[in-house]
Amino acid sequence: LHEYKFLVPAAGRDTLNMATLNEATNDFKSAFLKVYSVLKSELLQDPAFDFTDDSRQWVERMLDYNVPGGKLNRGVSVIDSYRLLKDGKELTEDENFHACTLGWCIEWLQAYFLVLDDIMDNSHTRRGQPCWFRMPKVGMIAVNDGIVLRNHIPRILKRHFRERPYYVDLLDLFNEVEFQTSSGQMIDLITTIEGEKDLSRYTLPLHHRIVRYKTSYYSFYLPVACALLMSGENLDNHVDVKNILIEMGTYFQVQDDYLDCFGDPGVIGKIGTDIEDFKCSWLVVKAVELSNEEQKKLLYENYGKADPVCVGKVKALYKDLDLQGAFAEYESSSHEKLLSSIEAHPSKSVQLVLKSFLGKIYKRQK
Ligand code: DMA
Ligand code: MG
Ligand code: MG
Ligand code: MG
Repeated sequence: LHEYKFLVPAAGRDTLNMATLNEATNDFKSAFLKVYSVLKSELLQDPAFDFTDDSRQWVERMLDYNVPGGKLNRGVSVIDSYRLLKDGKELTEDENFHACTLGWCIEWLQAYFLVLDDIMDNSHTRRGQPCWFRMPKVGMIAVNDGIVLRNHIPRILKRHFRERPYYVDLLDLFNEVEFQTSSGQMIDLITTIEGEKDLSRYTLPLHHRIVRYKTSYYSFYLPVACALLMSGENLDNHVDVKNILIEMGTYFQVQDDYLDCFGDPGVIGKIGTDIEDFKCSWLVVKAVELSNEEQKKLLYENYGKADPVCVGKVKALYKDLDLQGAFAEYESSSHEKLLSSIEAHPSKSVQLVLKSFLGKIYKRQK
């Protein structure tokens, strides 16, 4: 099981700077993918379920389709962060395997949320392929597949972390973050009921609240919290790190909202649906803020309609209002603010963890 030779990147073994870190990330990705195969085969032999060939094949296809195909930023960040917390010292094979395993648990969590999110958002594509529920013979079986993905996480954790002193904290962390994310998804969905009554109810504080819960905790806090637990830290002592990561997650989701309309679907791998879905997106909040009476009328009449003509009118308004410019401004001021809060942190290794994360998403196109 542990006989995998992990590629320990030559670059970044002792030196800690951003350039070697990025180089190291690529090497880690291939080592990281090997751990995926190990975890998958364990799940396909889980003695708690009496698999038939058909059910095993279904799960394998479902996993391969939904788990490993993303950017893997969240997962790889666990390993990066853990290494930085160890002052860049080389990880043992066991540490590497366990950090990768936690990284995959986050990727599993992400797959679970995305499979269900795409159904609820009525999306078409994800990671450059049709959403899982759109595949022939899948349909609403995808709902249960989401539940299966979610249930794989405690199976993995039990198998690999049961004997560790931080096992209970790890379970509690995953449970809490899942609760926060599903609550965020809930408010993302129920807020559209309010927006349909009156678009001016979409404000920045409301947007901030939705994205903090639906995105920040699982995408930004969770990878670093996993690395902190593995390092023997008590999470209660790292509230400052958590707050910076939540702000970073907010910035990330504003980018996601921006790319939903202005991104290249060929690059981001998904076709936007926020306008059709009446979402409380950063773009519509900004549009409401910047519109005159006439433009507001156009927005109210065309937002949230499936008709491509209406969607086109909303997009044209976004361009008239120069939301691209507003976003560029937000992006640089938010980046500056994040950098200065990171630099105010007393620990140099924590600073590097946070800067490495920020570097991965700054000005991202996908
Ligand atoms: C996604 O928000 C949040 C979760 C928890 C999956 P979203 O619907 O904007 O994401 P995407 O644009 O990837 O569908
Ligand atoms: Mg979505
Ligand atoms: Mg959504
Ligand atoms: Mg989105």
